Amino acid sequence: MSETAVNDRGALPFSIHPVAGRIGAEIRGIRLSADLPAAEFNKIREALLKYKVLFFRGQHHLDDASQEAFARLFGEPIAHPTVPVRQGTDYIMELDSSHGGGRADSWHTDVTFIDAYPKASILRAVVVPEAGGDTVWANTAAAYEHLPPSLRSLADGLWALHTNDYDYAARHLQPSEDALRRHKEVFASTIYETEHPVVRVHPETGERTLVLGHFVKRILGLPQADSARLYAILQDYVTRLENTVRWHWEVGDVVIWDNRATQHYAINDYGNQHRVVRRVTIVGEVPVSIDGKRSVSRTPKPHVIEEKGA
Ligand SMILES: O=C(O)CCC(=O)C(=O)O
Ligand SMILES: [Fe+2]
Repeated sequence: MSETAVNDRGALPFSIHPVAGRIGAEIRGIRLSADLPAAEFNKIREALLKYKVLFFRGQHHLDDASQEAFARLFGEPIAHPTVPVRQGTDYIMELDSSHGGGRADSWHTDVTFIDAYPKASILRAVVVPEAGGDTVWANTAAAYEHLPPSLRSLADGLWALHTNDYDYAARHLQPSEDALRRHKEVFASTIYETEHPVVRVHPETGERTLVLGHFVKRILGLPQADSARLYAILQDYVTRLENTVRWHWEVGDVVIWDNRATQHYAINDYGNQHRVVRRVTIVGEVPVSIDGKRSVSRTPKPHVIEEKGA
């Protein structure tokens, strides 16, 4: 079933085409730009809250500057805390498969090592392999909703520590030397740590979502081994295939996700083929737990290294 309406300019009809059962919709009949009429943009915002990830084909007219300008409709863009922006842009983070760190082949929500992590990410495909290089998103609200009730009440009271200084090698398949070095020297050049509730109330939909993914260092209040087992149990519910949608990229595609209600994974199955995507993220709200407590940032704390040596 799809929802169809004629857009303001009377051109192609704006239409929404759900892709998977619980997450993801392709939007047709729209040319993304900073000049979108408010009514058109509101349809996108509403669809994003409902479907969590939106796919737009054929946005070949966009370049870095117009991608950034369009992204601003969603709120204030923020640059990545540690990875330098792409030269000549204000906010864009580029993922290039030929560089270390250019393959996000591990389940995560973007930038959860800070408190007000991004509410949305807008990703544009610049170079894509002929086959492979798809991305998968998972719906963390559906994951919570489908937890067995006993696990749901357990999760309701949990908090987890997130950091960018996580064990990169343990979370990626055969990371290259370059990727390991870049993780340490660039990605984790300043260490951030934040405590988030494992269950957050979505500030716009009121849905409860699971806040997990590869930046989780441990679940608080548990020995490391128990934390790891409990993390795996909950995370497996997030990534159950029923909660996911997979997108096969074409050059010119733009994908927007609600980063408060999803995780994603860039499939690393294309060998040495070239793949380049560019991302703008939008500043989010500090998460709030179901009992009204806000996430707490503990960082940056660069003095820790000195203390250890003393
Ligand atoms: O390469 C991709 O498809 C996704 C990369 C990623 O994790 C991101 O842009 O946040
Ligand atoms: Fe990501």
